[in-house]
Amino acid sequence: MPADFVPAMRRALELARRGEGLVEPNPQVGAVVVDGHGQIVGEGCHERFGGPHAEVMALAAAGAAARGATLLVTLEPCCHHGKTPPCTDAVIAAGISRVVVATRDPFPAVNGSGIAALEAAGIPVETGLMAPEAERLIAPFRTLLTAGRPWVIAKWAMSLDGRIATATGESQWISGEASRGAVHRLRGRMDAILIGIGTALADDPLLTARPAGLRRALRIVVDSAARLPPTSRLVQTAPEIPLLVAVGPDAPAQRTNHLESLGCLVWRGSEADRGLRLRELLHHLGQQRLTNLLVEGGNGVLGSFCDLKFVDEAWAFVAPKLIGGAAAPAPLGGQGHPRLADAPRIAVEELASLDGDVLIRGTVIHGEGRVTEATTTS
Ligand code: AOF
Ligand code: ZN
Repeated sequence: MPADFVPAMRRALELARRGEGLVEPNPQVGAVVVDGHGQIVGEGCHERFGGPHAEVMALAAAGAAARGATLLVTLEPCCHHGKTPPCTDAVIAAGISRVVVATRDPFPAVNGSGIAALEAAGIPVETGLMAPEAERLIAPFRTLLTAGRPWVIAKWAMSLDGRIATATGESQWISGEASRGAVHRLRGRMDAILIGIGTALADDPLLTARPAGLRRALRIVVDSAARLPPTSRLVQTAPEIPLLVAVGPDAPAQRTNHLESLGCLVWRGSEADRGLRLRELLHHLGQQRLTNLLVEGGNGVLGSFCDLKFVDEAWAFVAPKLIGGAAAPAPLGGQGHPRLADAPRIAVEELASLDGDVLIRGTVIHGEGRVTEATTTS
């Protein structure tokens, strides 16, 4: 594959990211049309759920210049009638002479058939240019499709010595304002935000994005015995901002009924085991096609998610403070990994300096996996 297509594919990936928070549960997709001189003559992306696909936008921008040109697209063009007609038909009609695809669409109705349809029409297709980057871009989409659950982002703020609170339970605030601003921006593109009942009781949080973001997340409290107080800010705001209380099979009906009467959604898991119930909850969220779930703590819930290998991405805000104290909690409770060899690693994707705090963000690798290079910003 000619190496000179790399900048154009990088551009397509950059365009795709414009759809972040706007296209889910669809994948983020970008496309560019390149003429015989290597010039970009049209570009586009999937801008919003239900809207035109990236190829259609790029072809429209290129107009007549698309004839005989090369189309670069971060995801295999679709060949099915969804909310929009097949992109393969648009590519063929535009007279594109060659297609370069970064990665295949895992969606069962496409998954190789889009490439086959183009080839059947006599258009050569090359696949795999910048595939790791394109795969990373659609990782939440792939997780939802193949695992049937949302992509899980674990977030915590800790001191340099790894404490998320003091021994007496004080935690507001460990990280600075800039870090907290980054969390609000992250919240603003989530489909759901989850905490455990311990954190709900201790912090009385709202779990909203302030200022509001591109989407409004469903707020979820994992609360086996339905102990969430009706006077909590979460319950008080439930009529306006959806709140799901995820309870266990034995939660008293009197309490769940009361929560429902106050506007909460109650989901009653059938599994007695907490871990199995978390899995059940994740699949319930997957059935509603929620793509991104942010888990904000406390350490019991974060530890359980990690033990069950449900954490896909981690955002650790490290504040230059020393809290100390044997009783001061660490971010992850649960069972943990007794053997160091079994401990998942983080493929660090971002190291950012936020007014003195350090954000370490990356994807979680279970077993052997590829570790990408971090980008450093400040
Ligand atoms: C493409 N280009 O830009 C995107 C694709 O409901 P629809 O019609 O929007 O179709 C959604 C499906 O199409 C989605 O599940 C994925 O397989 C594919 N997305 N395909 O050719 C695009 N966004
Ligand atoms: Zn399409």
